Amino acid sequence: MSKALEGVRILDFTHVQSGPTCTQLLAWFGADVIKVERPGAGDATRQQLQDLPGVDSLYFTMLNHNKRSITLDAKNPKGNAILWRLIAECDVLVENFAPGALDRMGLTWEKLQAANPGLILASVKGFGPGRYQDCKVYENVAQCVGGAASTTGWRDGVPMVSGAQIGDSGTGLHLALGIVTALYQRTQTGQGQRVDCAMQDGVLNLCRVKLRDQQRLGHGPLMEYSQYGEGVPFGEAVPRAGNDSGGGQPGRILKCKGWEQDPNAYIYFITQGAVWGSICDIIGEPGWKDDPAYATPKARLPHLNEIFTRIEAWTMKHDKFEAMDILNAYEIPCGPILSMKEIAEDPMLRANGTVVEVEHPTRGAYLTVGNPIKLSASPTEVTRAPLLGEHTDEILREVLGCTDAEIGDILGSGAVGGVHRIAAE
Ligand code: CAO
Repeated sequence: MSKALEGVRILDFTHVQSGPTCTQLLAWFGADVIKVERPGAGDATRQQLQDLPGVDSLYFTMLNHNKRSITLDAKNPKGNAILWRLIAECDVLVENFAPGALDRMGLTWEKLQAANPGLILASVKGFGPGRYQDCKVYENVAQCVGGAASTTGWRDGVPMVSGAQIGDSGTGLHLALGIVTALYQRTQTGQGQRVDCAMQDGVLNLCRVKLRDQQRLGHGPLMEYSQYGEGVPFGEAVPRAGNDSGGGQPGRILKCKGWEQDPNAYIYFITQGAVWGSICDIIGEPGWKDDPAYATPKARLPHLNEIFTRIEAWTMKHDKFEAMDILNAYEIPCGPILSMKEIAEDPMLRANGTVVEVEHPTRGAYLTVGNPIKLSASPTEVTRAPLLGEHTDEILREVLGCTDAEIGDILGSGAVGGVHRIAAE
């Protein structure tokens, strides 16, 4: 079966997480993704958080599936010349270097456009234009400046970052959408363009509901926040809301049977208005269905602590999966708090291709997260991440048409470090 992005060639000049997330998605959709890495070292994540000595880390392998790797020193004259030849052959150049680094390699937008007018240049930076535009940024910084940290955690605790990589992987997702959109526009115009995603903007986009609440705050208290029912006054900015639901249907994380030993024996429970009657019956409070203090969503808002304490008395009698089964039969929206161990072992996620086992020549088998976007006419087959420079020789020959003599010349110049091939395959 053909792939959605077959025929699209990406020059992947990305590293760490944000950029690689983006190009991995494009590779899963069928693009030929050529990852350019510094000879000898490669993407810094190859060596970061290594669990096995001398083996590419899971940090790297889980972000770089389905790509080819070429080593190239962009600051070596021959290496730089090869880079330009590759640029001429590619549809998209994706990068997430620190601000200014691409220009320092001589790859300015003007020169890129002149060399390949159809080229799309896609970049991730920490901030958009303005006073922070030159700053380097990592995940948690983005979460802090994008409004996530100030609105996450407990009201009386410090700001908190999330385990979800909304700054890195979130911005990579935004960038991927920008790239395919620019590719689509190019089918009409024939012209490339720049696609810029700032991590601050990406995080803020995902925190949209909190900017909503900031404006609502100007017109009165946020009644769905627990602190309203507790009589705690609101300040000038959106407070941290613990595990309160961000929508109009109040929700909380509640203890389930075994919570004393198991840190994940909890369930998220949403008191959706439509199923309030069923909730009352299940928890043994049928009188709340008609009691004016509990009968309507608005009437319930000042009593949320009392209501959730009562619901928790019920959830604590059941384990989280049992509670999920009982509640789902009544269409009550809820979800068990799943540990990463439970997710890794979940047969349904394996069957769906969401958790995938991949073979790697030096690591052996490992688990990864597959493509979360399922296209019916472009199914994803997850293949392992490349070894450093594994495809240098192949790319020089196949993409640039280099001869044996030329390759010998390139190898002698230090432009690619050395040609790496794996013996195992
Ligand atoms: N050949 C030659 N030089 C290369 C090269 C290659 N193949 N690949 C990288 N380099 C050079 C760059 O040119 C740069 O050199 P100069 O700064 O001297 O011009 C140098 O390597 C380092 O690049 P960098 O500044 O991007 O890397 P860093 O480790 O210092 O910073 C990061 C990392 C992520 C903070 C920075 O890249 C950044 O802010 N990126 C944008 C935001 C982003 O994507 N952050 C998310 C990262 S994931 O948490």
